[in-house]
Parts: sequence; structure tokens; C-alpha cells
Amino acid sequence: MYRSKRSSSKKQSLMSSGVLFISDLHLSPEQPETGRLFIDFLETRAAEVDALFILGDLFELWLGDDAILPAYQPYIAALRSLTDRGVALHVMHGNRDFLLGDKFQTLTGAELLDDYTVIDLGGVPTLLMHGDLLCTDDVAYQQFRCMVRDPRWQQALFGKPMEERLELAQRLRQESQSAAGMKSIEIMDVNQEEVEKTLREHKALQLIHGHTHRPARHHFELDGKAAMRFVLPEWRKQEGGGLHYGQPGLSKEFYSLSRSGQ
Ligand code: LP5
Ligand code: MN
Repeated sequence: MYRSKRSSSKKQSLMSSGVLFISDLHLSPEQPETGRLFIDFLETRAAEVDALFILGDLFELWLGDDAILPAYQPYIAALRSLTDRGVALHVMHGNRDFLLGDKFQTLTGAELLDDYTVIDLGGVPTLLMHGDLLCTDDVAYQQFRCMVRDPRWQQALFGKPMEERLELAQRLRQESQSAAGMKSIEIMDVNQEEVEKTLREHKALQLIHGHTHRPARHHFELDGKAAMRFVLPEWRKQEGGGLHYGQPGLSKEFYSLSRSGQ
């Protein structure tokens, strides 16, 4: 059974077919194949489960709820169809789509999740994050993150027209790419001490996150207890992946258009 700690009074009903976790789809007009795969996934696999958790970077770029790119409309409609079927949809901000807001929730029926959300997976307290907050060695990124998550910075941005926002986003992207080119692989990964500290703070023994695009299941000991960190994969072209929780537990999944006959 899964239970969200944020709504523990509203106990979820006994699972019939489980819960799915995905992240880092980076949907954009430049990647139509990933978009087709995502819509196919929503209509088939995701429609079978009780809840879908998208742990950040669903979109490559989100300029604000008042400036939704026309290319994103099919995804909004497909997410709405999913929630209309009764699947609970939980979406977390990533470092690309942190401006998803109230209108996105209304349009899709999704609930936006805070980073650091703890849910109960079969009795194991499980922490859900995008993952960028764990990359504490990447000091330049953490400073950048503070800047763009500041409500004053965001308010100033919302006063600008869509074209100007797009231009600014492209400049930020270029700055980021040249900065990332000079960082080591280790700097851009999570910091294990931060992982352990964060799990302790949230009284959790399992962590599921994305962002680093280094899919793996890491087992380690935390204060004498077995702990686990699951890193979700990014979706690329016609390939995607995720994590399923149900009977008999956690299992990796792969999605492809060819598998579903397209
Ligand atoms: O995204 P990814 O995985 O390639 O890299 C991330 C970190 N980079 C980012 C920045 C985004 O890629 C940029 C696009 C954001 C668009 C936001 C759109 C909404 C706003 C709309 C604007 C109108 O998240 C990267 C990490 C990497 O993950 C691994 O964790 O290293 O971080 C960086 O590279 C950040 C740099 O170190 C610092 C960037 C300094 C930018 C300074 C801006 C100066 C002003 C430029 C002119 C406007
Ligand atoms: Mn990310």
C-alpha cells in the first residue's frame, strides 16, 4: 500500500496495480519521438496504475503557466485524460520546469509536490526528490538555483513577454552548458553525505530521484539500517524508463514505442 504523508488522513485505498515513478522526460518540440512515447505511455501503462509520480523535468522548458508553448498542448490533454480516468497524478518541479504552477494543476488535474516529499511504500518511509538539491558539490548550480527559485526573481520574470522569457531561457541554457562543460562528473553527481543527512532529516530509508541521468540502485547502510537510493533514468528518443511499486515490491521498467507496436 502507498500512502502520502502530506495527506495521511485521506488514506489511499488498497492498491490494485501499484504506483509508477518517472522523471526527466525533457519534453520539447525538438524531441517529438519522446513526446509520442510519453503519450503512448500515458494511454497504456500509466492508465493501469493507481498513481503516477513525475519527479521533475517533465518539460525541457516551462516559461510560466501564462506562456504555455503550443507544442505542449497534446501533453496537457493526455495528462488530463489520465486524471479523468482516476489515476492520481503527482508532479514535482525539476530544474527546467520549476515554474509549473496553479494553472498547470487545474488544466491537468495534477498535484504539484514539494521537493522532499515523504510517502509510505509498504511500510518503508520513502523520500521523493528531483535530485538537484543533493548535488551540493556543484556550488555554482546551487547559487543559480537560489536565484531562480527566489519569488522576487520569478515575479520580475512574469512581467516580461513570452519572447523575452524565451530569449533569457536560451541565454541561461548557454551559460549552463558552458559551465557544465568545465565541471567534473563527480561534481555534478549527488553528494553521499548530503544523501544520508537528508534521509535522516526526513526519517526515511529509501530515496527515489532523477536529475543526474545516472540510473542505478544504490544500497548502503544508514545508522545500522539498510538504505537504498534509486536513480530514475532520463527518457531519450524512443526509450524511457521508470520504477514500479506494487506486488512484489520495487521493479525497474522500460518503455519503448516499438514494444507497444508503434
Ligand atoms: O539542465 P542540465 O542538466 O543541463 O544542467 C543542470 C544545471 N543547469 C541548469 C540551468 C538550466 O539548464 C538552464 C535552463 C533553465 C531554464 C529555466 C527556464 C525557466 C526560466 C525562464 C527564463 C525566462 O539547471 C547545471 C548543473 C547540472 O544540471 C548538473 O546538476 O551543473 O548547472 C549549471 O550549469 C549552472 C551554472 O553552474 C551556473 C549558471 C550561471 C548562469 C548565470 C546567469 C547569468 C545571466 C545570464 C543572462 C541572462
Ligand atoms: Mn533535472
